[in-house]
Amino acid sequence: LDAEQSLRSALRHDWVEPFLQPLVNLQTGEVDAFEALCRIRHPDLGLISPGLFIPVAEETGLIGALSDAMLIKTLPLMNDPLLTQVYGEHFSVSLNLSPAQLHDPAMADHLIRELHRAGVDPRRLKVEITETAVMADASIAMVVMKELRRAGISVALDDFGAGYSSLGYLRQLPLDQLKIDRSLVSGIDSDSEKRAIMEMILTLCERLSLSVVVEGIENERELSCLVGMGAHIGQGFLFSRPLPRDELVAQVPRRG
Ligand code: G
Ligand code: G
Ligand code: MN
Ligand code: NA
Repeated sequence: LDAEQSLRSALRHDWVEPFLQPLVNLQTGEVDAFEALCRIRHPDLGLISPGLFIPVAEETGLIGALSDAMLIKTLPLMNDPLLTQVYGEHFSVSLNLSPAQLHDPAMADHLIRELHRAGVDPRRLKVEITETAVMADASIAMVVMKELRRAGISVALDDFGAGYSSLGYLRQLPLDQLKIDRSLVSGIDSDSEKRAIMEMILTLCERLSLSVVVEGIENERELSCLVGMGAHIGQGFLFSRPLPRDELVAQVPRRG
């Protein structure tokens, strides 16, 4: 099957579906946030993962249409009667911004307009960006990030600890949150070097008033190690995989 044609027909037929992965407050055990992750629900092929089609979307210029489909389908979930009944009316959702979106000077206005149209408070939306995407043109990215934050939308730096993870950027970028990459989390309970790096990042974020999400928590040993280090927010398969809306209202994920 031709990947580009499949993606085009998925967009045309409205097969794009946001799955939501809970973020767990490790102190209270509450789920008060989710990350929206893109899936294609193909009638013949079943669920297709973004690892297969996001690179195609970026190469072919279809990423704009795909991102819009994600936005348009995610915002109504934030006022979904059953989701708000189970998780409260204030939960926030983060969307992954593609590099092209981060460098689009009209992006902030676009998001604000769609939030307004959907009747969602901008303070409930977060965007996740990567350092690599910022580096493509830091000056434009900074302007977009500042506009987003001025509108009340939060900005999270994703995959921290996986790439360059420049401390200079951490100081200069207008950020609300840091998401620590799962490569630093996997097996942290039996790796003193990972623990040292994690402790440094947690301390630094506290001093910089950045909230921290620890990603990719897969087992109890990693969780208790991270709780012992004072981590506040966790995400990972131990709590829940990314799930469709219907499954999130049917069964509440395990708590911290
Ligand atoms: O959900 P999963 O772990 O399979 O996602 C794989 C990758 O695809 C992750 O790096 C994630 O950031 C990316 N991704 C998932 N959904 C979106 C999306 O809506 N937009 C963009 N730009 N990337 C996404
Ligand atoms: O790059 P980003 O952080 O946006 O990627 C999110 C991806 O990480 C999603 O595709 C999601 O399915 C995946 N993910 C979330 N939790 C875990 C986990 O505990 N283990 C693994 N291996 N992947 C995870
Ligand atoms: Mn992400
Ligand atoms: Na990540």
